[in-house]
Amino acid sequence: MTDTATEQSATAAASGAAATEQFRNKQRTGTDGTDTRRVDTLVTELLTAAHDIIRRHRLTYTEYDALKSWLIQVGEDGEWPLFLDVWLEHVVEEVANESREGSKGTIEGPYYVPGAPDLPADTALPMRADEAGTPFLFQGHVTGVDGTPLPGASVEIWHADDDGYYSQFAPGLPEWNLRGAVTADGTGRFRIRTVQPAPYQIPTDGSCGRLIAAAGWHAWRPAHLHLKVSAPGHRLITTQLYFKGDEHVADDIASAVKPELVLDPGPSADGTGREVTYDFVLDKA
Ligand code: MBD
Ligand code: FE
Repeated sequence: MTDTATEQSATAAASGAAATEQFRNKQRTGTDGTDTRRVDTLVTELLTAAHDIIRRHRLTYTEYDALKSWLIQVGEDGEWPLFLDVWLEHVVEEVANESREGSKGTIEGPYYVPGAPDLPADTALPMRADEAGTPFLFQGHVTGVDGTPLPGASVEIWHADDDGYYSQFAPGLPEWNLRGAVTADGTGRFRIRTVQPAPYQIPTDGSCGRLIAAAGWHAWRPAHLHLKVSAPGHRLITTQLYFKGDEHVADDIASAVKPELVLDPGPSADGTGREVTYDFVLDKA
């Protein structure tokens, strides 16, 4: 624990507000979804599924009011990005990436911020002088599916600190702490020094936390690195990497772990921490 101030003052509502603001700034390319027939189909089927659940379980007015009040509070807490990315995004990702031949993707989650500092191929992520956590060297190559190296590929990386907090979503952290946009070298190679992230706990003081408690679930995601890897002429991949031995790898609240995404780092060559090699394979655009 390095930053007791962060831990004491981090609130669900503040991180929710920041995630909501980030999402509003984000533009996905494509249609704006005004195809009336598709909206009709999707919303009608969603509502029909809800009607069916109400009938089958004989939902009471007390439960209906509890649902209504919870939904209102999710918005007030700014936790729609968190709720959607934890409980729905994994299926959207499954559909979006089903035709990929290269590396596996997984969900982006609510804490990506574009515009992280540009870093060279052999680099350290921005971190505090006394950044806590096991030193971790993450290295590898970016290639196409045919094995061709992709010189100058971009490896954007962001992750939580040793207390499980993300910069820009918890108070007291430097703006770009543990975030960077690394450019691979002429052979597609990257070598990134950072610290191992801690597992992430869904805030217990917000609406998502209340749902988790009410349903008797656990609130944890396994420790993970987030990545966006891209190169000209290739499909950008958004993914995460996990750590073998983490108890939540087999039981992620966000259902975003795939066996191919679990790292097994060894001791680092310099004896100070751990290191692992992981190669990214990008599909053609
Ligand atoms: C996270 O760190 C995350 O990656 C996701 C998907 C949801 C909540 C917190
Ligand atoms: Fe995350």
